[in-house]
Amino acid sequence: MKIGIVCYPTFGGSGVVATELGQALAAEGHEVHFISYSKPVRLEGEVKNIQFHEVSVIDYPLFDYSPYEIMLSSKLTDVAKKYHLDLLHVHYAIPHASAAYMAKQVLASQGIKIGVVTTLHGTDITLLGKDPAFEPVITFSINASDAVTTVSESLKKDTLKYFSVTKEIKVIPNFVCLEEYEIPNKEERKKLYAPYGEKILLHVSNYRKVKRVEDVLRVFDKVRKQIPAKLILVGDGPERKNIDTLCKELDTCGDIHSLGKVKNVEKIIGLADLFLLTSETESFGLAALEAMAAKVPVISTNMGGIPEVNVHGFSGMLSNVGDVDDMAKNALSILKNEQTLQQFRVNAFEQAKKFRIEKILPMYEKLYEEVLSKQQAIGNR
Ligand code: GMT
Repeated sequence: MKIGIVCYPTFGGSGVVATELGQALAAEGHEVHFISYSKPVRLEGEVKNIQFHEVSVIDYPLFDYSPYEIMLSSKLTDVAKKYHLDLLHVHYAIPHASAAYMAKQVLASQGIKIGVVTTLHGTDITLLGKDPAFEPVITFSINASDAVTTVSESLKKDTLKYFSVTKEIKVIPNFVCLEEYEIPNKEERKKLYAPYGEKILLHVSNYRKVKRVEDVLRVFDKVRKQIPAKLILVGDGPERKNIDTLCKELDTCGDIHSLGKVKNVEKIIGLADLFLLTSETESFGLAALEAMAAKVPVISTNMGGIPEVNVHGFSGMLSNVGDVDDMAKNALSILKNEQTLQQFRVNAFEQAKKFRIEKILPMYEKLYEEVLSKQQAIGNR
């Protein structure tokens, strides 16, 4: 198949999922075309069957706001025609789903058919999409897609709750490539962060309010008062200043390694003994899955799709949002006993196996085939 993938090229989970999916499809022999305003961060080197097409954003003095959606639609139309694409798979509804709809209409006016698959990722529904500023167009674009997927049952429920969706929604969970998370010389590398064998806690996010990174610091503070521990923070974003202030207030800065944005998180995440995910909500919590793939148990909240990924008492522990005492208690109950920690590590990896890419990729391929055969059936009428 010839597939156009549209995504945000940044460090967000939706861009990561789209990139990894495209790479896996290309490895299966499909021709994959990424279309975005810059090259996705995890798309590295020259890869067989993959091309990247940049949407060049034109600025003009009249525009207070550049109309990116139109430029994206034009690029989609252009790439679809030039490379005879069979379908467009757009990740994150805003503005990708409506841009794809527009491209589909432009192509149809020229007698060209193309299927559109929309994958909803979370904040495009739960935070932004339901805002009246977006809702009518998002509802329309979801219903106008040839197929719609969500990354968890929880996000499917939220989508049905907030939007008048008539289209069937399929749940296709996020995935990991387990082999990528093995770390050579792990014990040596751990010493860089924990020279005296301290336990390592780790958090990865885009530091938005929804992640509650301040809770990460509070949990860590409680843990390190009981056992020697270090915290690795990966990421950056709008909450950075508040985090810096809190680490001074708690006097924890000396035990925290802030690494900023890291391209290959899989090379770091496995250094941890525990992963912390304190979010107000997550449609899925890809970072938690990545941790489990690296044999790291997860201390998380119990919101949104997180319980579909992290199983309480097995791959980690779940608490109510903001209950930092409970999270710290749970963390200590795992970290204080080496045997318990080892068992949780084994379980976390077992849980991650349920989401291995080899299981999930065929679900997308099947969906693409269904979309294409429906298109053909309509064309033959
Ligand atoms: O977490 C973010 O803010 C980024 C956002 C994105 O669009 O990249 O993540 C969402 O999609 C990820 C991939 O499907 C999910 O793992 C995250 O749980 C989801 N974030 C939220 O729902 C807050």
